Amino acid sequence: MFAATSAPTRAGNRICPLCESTCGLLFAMDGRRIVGVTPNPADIFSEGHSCAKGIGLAAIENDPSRIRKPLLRNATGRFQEVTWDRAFAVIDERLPEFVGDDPGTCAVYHGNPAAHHLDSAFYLGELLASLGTRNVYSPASVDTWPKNLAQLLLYGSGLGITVPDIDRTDYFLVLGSNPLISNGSTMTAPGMHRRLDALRARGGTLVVVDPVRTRTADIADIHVGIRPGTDALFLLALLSVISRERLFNPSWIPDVVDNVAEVLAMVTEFTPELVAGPCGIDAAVIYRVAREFAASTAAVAHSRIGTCLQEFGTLTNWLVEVLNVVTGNLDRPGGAMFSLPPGGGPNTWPVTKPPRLMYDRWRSRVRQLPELLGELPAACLAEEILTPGPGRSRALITIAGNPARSLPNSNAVEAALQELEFMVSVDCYLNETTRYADVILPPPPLATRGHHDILLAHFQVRNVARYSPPLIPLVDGEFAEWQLMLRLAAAATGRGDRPIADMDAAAAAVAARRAATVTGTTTDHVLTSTAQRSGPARILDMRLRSGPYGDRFGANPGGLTLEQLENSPNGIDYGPLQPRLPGVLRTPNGRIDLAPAMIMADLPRLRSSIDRPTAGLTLVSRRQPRGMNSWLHNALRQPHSGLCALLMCSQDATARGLLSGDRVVVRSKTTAVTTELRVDDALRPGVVSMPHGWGHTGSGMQTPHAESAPGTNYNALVDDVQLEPLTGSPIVNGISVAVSLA
Ligand SMILES: Nc1nc2c(c(=O)[nH]1)N[C@H]1C(S)=C(S)[C@@H](COP(=O)(O)OP(=O)(O)OC[C@H]3O[C@@H](n4cnc5c(=O)[nH]c(N)nc54)[C@H](O)[C@@H]3O)O[C@H]1N2
Ligand SMILES: Nc1nc2c(c(=O)[nH]1)N[C@H]1C(S)=C(S)[C@@H](COP(=O)(O)OP(=O)(O)OC[C@H]3O[C@@H](n4cnc5c(=O)[nH]c(N)nc54)[C@H](O)[C@@H]3O)O[C@H]1N2
Ligand code: SF4
Ligand SMILES: [Mo]
Repeated sequence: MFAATSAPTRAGNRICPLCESTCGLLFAMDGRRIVGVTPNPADIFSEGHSCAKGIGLAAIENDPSRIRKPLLRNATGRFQEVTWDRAFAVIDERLPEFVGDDPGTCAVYHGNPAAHHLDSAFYLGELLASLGTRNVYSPASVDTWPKNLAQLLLYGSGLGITVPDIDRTDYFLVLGSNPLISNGSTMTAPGMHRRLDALRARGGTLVVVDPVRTRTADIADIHVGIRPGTDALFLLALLSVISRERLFNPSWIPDVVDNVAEVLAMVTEFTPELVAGPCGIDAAVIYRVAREFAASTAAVAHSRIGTCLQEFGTLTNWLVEVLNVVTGNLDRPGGAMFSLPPGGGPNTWPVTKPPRLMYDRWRSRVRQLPELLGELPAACLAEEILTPGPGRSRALITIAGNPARSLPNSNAVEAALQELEFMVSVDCYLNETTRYADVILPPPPLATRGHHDILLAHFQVRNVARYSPPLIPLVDGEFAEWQLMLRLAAAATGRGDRPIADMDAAAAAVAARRAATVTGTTTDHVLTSTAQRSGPARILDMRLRSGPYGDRFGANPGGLTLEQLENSPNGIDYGPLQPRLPGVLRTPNGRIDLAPAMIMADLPRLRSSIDRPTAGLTLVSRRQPRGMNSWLHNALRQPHSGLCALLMCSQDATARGLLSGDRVVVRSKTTAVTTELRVDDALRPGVVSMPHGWGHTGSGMQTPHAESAPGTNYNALVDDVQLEPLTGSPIVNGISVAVSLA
């Protein structure tokens, strides 16, 4: 794609930072430029798997539209390139005004790519502490929260969640996910096709529950074409069959589980006959899946975004766990297991103080929505800016996020961004969100970063450890993102004159915390034994060495260190997942309450949905092979137009007199948008589908390719008022829409 100016001077291993698959790639470098990307066949985890996005990283990194120098908005409202000194002079002057009041009038939104970077994992906390803000948002609350909350209540940790042991299961029940396109989520398993083929080859069964016959559903043994938002009823009916036919053996259920009988009694009334109508499926399919699941040697149910961003998200994700538990598939090979992340995490470190539920420790100002895992629901970002009164968010820092396209009611989000008194974005594009910033700070080239998936290691389907060292150094005019976060932290506290290195309190804090978990070591010893490194690499070394495979700073010779990973460019394999109960639990009493009161209290809401009329169309979201949420459309040419089309089955199209290629208006209770229609019988009647992350329209951006095929913004249609009640997640899937000729 890019002609090399000379023979590639250097090649190196890189873990792809784009999606949760974490494929091992090989970068060919010509000086500082990536000139080729190929899959790494020797990577111990991905074994040569990759996709068009990973291979596209050269085009993504070399995109001429990218921001490479700080941009400052001038008096006429236009952006101009400025020096870092100038950019930071403005930030030093303006930012302190929004700092230090409770709960903090400077909000922070950190987006999806930040979840793949060590910089944010280790340094965002420094910035948040300096800002003194509780107005912290991320896409987690428009992505995984219902799953996080369900598992927090069951297992005590919002991140240490169960993952399907896909390589050893005999029965894989997937709800609300299309891993052949998304490459999987909360299931880090590069090479999805190969893994699903292997499942079939060993005689296993794949069941996909999805209103759309997706690519994954297409290869499934059973496709349950469910009506959106009814998964909880479907799962209750599976459990009802299992309970009434006594298809479980109490001795399979781990001793640490309480209230199994209560749950099995509660589910019985939800018979297949009762739910078949609302779910829009045959009762016979429910009986079949229930009996097969229960009879399998190893079965696992796995749920993702289609089950999270819907009306009954937390209930559904709880019931998925209940199904795994009562059929004896929790914490056993081929079932739902816990990974053992090499860098450690909340459910690997020894318990030093009584665990505290990371939920509802504070609430949002306007609507009193509960905090989860240290953040507020991003669905209330706009109202926190737009609603007057003390504590109003008047400033915003975005880091690697595009809330103007990712959050519900994006028109309100954009209106809010315009109301801000000050906004800083750390981002590589001038896009739908960053166009409202006062200052945009660009991240450095990807190849300057070290990469280890500290977060995604919690979701790995196999215990592996890998690290990609930086391939090129930072040069003058480039800052690592962790340095930018520290520099912003310095500005927030009026100490912009301090050298960045002096601001780095993270290493000492992590050293103290990790020393406390490793017998026989001290903070000083941790600091001296990692002193040759700095920034995220030093903290990563601390985490790996104090982690489950670590050298314990010398006490466990031969144990894992960052140096060992640097010497193992293709990674180290610690084998398949191992049972971890009961030590993995971080609930207050160290046990699993299968019937958390908070979730049980939401059951009447579900029960009352059974009698609801089901006429009309509901809209669901989908992903596309070459996109990554909103941000690859400029760099990666999309293969054909109409990618963004509204898909509708022929029966619904005929009833409305619509044909493929028609421009149509899609109207929700929030607003109306126009798009192209594609008739596609992969959709069940009554359901239409559209991708998110499009709608590259409006002025002031610097994304010419994306703007030339702008597509339609799904999230304009999504309501930010009616939310999933337990988590405040938006109801993205299953929203009521009307479709007519434009
Ligand atoms: N190519 C590509 N890959 C990606 C991304 C991308 O944008 N592009 N994004 C990445 C990110 S950030 C994430 S979080 C993951 C998400 O990964 P997935 O969770 O696999 O997400 P989707 O591919 O959107 O699949 C969601 C499916 O849920 C179905 N669905 C909608 N409503 C319902 C419902 O009520 N019930 C059920 N059972 N199903 C429903 C939809 O039809 C859709 O097929 O993908 C990641 N990978
Ligand atoms: N309707 C609907 N809405 C959804 C979803 C859905 O399925 N349907 N999915 C939701 C999900 S799962 C997610 S994760 C969110 C995504 O929500 P966001 O994270 O807000 O959106 P992205 O499109 O991933 O935006 C990434 C931003 O990071 C920038 N960026 C890329 N690389 C870097 C980097 O290295 N450093 C920095 N500083 N910036 C970088 C890009 O330019 C872009 O501005 O969207 C959510 N919204
Ligand atoms: S599947 Fe995900 S991790 Fe693998 S190459 Fe594609 S984008 Fe990168
Ligand atoms: Mo996501």
